[in-house]
Amino acid sequence: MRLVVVSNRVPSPRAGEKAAAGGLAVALRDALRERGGLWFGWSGGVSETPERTPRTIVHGQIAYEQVDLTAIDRQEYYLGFANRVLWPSMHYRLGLTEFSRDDFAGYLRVNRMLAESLAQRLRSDDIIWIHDYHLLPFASVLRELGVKNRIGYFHHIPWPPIEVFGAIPAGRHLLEAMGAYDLVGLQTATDAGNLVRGLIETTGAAMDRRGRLRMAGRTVRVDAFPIGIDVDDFRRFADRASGLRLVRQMAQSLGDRRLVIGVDRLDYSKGIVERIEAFERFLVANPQQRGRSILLQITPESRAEVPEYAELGQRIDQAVGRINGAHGGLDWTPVRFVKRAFSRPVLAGLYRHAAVGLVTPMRDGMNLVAKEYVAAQDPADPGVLVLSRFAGAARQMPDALIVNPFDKSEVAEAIQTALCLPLEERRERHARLVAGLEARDVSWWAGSYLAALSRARRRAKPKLRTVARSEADRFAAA
Ligand code: GDG
Repeated sequence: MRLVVVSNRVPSPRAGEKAAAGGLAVALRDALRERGGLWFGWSGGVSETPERTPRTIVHGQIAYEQVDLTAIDRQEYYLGFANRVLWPSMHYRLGLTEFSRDDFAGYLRVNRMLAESLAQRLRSDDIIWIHDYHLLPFASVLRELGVKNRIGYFHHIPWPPIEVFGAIPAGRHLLEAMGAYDLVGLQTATDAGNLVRGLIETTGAAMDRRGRLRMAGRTVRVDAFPIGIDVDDFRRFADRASGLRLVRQMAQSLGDRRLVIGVDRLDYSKGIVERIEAFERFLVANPQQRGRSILLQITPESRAEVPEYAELGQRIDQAVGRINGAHGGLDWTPVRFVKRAFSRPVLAGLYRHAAVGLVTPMRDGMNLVAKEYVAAQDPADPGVLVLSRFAGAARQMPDALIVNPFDKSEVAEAIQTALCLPLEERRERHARLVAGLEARDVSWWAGSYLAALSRARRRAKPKLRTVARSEADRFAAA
């Protein structure tokens, strides 16, 4: 049985560590490295007349298959519908959406083109695993083309309640297309419950006795599979990081000041401006910390052509400039903002030096940085994680200091609490957090998802009972 993974972007195997600044790419590379298979999707490149037959690069056990898009495809499918409608809506930010029918048509067109390209080369025993919001209708096209294989989907970002999702003009179409999957995986039980209720209320799907949905004559299982990281990798990187020049330089420049760290792609869902302002509030409320702590915010650029992202970059620059101007001195700059990517070993070394990991997204499917920060700590003298309750990771990491990122004073207080937490309590919290990460690491995530997909049934059972709204709500609350 061959594993066929499909995601919007397929990184080049030779692009090195920095290319993997994105949670999905990191997790999929880890999952595929273990079991081998084929990884198919967009190269990230644009050409005028793209070849439908993908370029293949075999690296180790993985065959990377990439196709290019036209400039208009990229505009409508990727920059338009995926990132100006689906991304903001799924993160509960309807005010930021920009819907256009042309973009939606482009989204469907690219899904069809990619599915047609892949379908020709599928084998009958392939197991197909589609990833993320760019490709919601992918399986429905494969089914139209007669593909009978097991097909699963994993959604890396939040799934909002139908009251939010329902505002997407093409929402019903997308929900109906979900019926083509055998298994739909989400990050948390809340996300799974939101999707189930959306499907029941919008498409007439009904739940059978085993908690699976029947939709248009097919059976779909919807469940939570929280994504994890390779814990050993990060621990090993962090253990060896003192040998890295960049990490040494950073440690020297820090002196005996305490480091507070934030690492996020440039994205409004990550709460970067709010976090920087919370750090300012912490300095104002704790004057004894002036000159003694530094916020290092590492933010590689992403989606720079989407207007909302360019605007966010400017807002961060302004906040950093204002705070450094107002509070900094000749020998101390409170906020260091670095707009570039570092290798994973360097990141691990920076996490290790940080007394506080600030992970405060306004909304996040999971958030791998929270997990990486914990894995990189020295168990004998660990730092403290401050974590937004709106990250999927908060469900699994109750030993972090959990905060509401909309309340900057609460975040400021948590930074001060984290810096003052006694060693013994830090060790105990860290040990419990690491045990949780090890129990549900990236191998567990991929293994349990794929085991469930192998078990998923393709044909609907004839017996069916309709499900009352309250039952869907119970599922949502599970
Ligand atoms: C989506 C969901 C979900 C960051 N800066 C650098 C760098 N990174 C890496 C981090 C981490 C990854 O990027 C970011 O992952 P997140 O999970 O925090 O966030 P998204 O990119 O939004 O990912 C998210 C995830 O998918 C997985 O399902 O958790 O909720 O939004 O691994 O370390 N990597 C390198 N240099 C950097 O400067 N090498």
